Amino acid sequence: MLRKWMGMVLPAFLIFFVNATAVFATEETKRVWQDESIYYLIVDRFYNGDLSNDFTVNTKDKLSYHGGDFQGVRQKLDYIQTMGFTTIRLGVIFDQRAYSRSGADTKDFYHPEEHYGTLNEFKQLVKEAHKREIKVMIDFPLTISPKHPWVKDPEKQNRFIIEDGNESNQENNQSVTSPKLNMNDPETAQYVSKVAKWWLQETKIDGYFFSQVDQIPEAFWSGLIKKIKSENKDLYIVGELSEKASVNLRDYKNIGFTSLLVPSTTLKLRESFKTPNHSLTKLVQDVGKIESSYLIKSTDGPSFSRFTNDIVAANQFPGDRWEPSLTYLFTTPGVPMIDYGSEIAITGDDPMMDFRADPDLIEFIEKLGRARNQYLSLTRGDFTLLYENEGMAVYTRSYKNETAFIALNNTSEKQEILIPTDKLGSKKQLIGLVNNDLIKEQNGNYPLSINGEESEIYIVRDDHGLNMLNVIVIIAIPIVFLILYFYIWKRGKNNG
Ligand SMILES: [Ca+2]
Ligand SMILES: [Ca+2]
Repeated sequence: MLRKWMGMVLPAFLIFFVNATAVFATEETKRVWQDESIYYLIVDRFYNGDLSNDFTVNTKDKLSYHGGDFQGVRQKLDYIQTMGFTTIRLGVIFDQRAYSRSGADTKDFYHPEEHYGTLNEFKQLVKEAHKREIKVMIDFPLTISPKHPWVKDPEKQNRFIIEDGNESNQENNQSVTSPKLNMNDPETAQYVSKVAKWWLQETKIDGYFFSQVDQIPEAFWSGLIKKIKSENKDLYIVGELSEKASVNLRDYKNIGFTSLLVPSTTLKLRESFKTPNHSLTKLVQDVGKIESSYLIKSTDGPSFSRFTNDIVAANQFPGDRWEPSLTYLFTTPGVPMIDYGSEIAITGDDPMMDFRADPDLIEFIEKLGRARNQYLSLTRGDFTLLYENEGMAVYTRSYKNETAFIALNNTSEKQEILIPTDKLGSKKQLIGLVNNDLIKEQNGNYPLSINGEESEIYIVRDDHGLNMLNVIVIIAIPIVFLILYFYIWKRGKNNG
């Protein structure tokens, strides 16, 4: 009797465990660049975790240090991880003479800024991030402080170039110009390579972010990247283009760049999402190209004011505008990068992060982050636009046997749309990941209904009626308990 029962229950359990192992194996698949989602923060403006390094702090002056540090970031790693971000990009951490977001006042390339903490504290931060499988990428400035020792050293005059109107000096509101490193000079190029290699060896960071890469000779980049990739072949090297640069990702990939951030794309994103009812057709025109899946997408950048500021200036409610923007960033090809504080729709210029703000948008990002980390179709999948009308867009991402179906309503009105079965195949069900919506085929269509400025991500599954695996598991568990109970009862009876 018992053997007969086991004969029925065991296969059911085997199916269950084989399935569970399959899920586990997919999770173990090595993360690639396209799977990343980046949280960009400025250490000084994030979280003050150590008051002992608040040497000259003035939170009322936006050009002064605000007190944030490595220990603060470390204490908030869980917060970043809960939102699903896989990589943290840190604004310049090299020692500055005075506060500078871009590194325009770099004093010493071999020391972390003393307001942020010690090298050991930075190493601790990287280690703790790695424990959570979060990668750490740092900004590498190619400018020096106007008071850097090289500037007055007659032997070092070929190491830098002083140009009028460097963008960096506007930020500090100073009349001085930050010298740019002269990358045509072999000694300077070698110096930068050495610094970059040193930080990799010492701290085990996972990537570098460079600005205005199109302004620097290709020969420098190929030399540098070759040297630092010999240290870590999986190193992420991301370049931000200057505003007017033309994009040719293939060239940059050939040099060794992992990805690019293109300000003209950022501008398009801002224009499409700042207010509702803009057609998304132009925005998604290039998104289907293979190159797009390598690019970073962001609504923010050094040449722009915070996107939330723009939303407010356009008399829109930030939460409403961020939802469709974030859905777009997290579900179209390319790697999303979010500026710290966007999750609470913070305004101003590099304000201090507020951890007590309304969590509505944070919870929304958590859902997007979970979806992105769970379904490779959302990060690696092919993109197909199924429908677009003045801001209401429907598209799919397909990877291997998995299809994600995204309905993004960037209009102010509720949208009811019928997606014919020939676009998706018949007998499917669409399982919503954001609002737990469920859609089934009705008279040859999949009927969608999405409120204004809302969106839903669906996973497309075959509609078998009942899910057999669930049925088996639900039946099997009580049976196993019954058998165990019976067995123990029998043994007790025999022994007694
Ligand atoms: Ca501090
Ligand atoms: Ca300093």
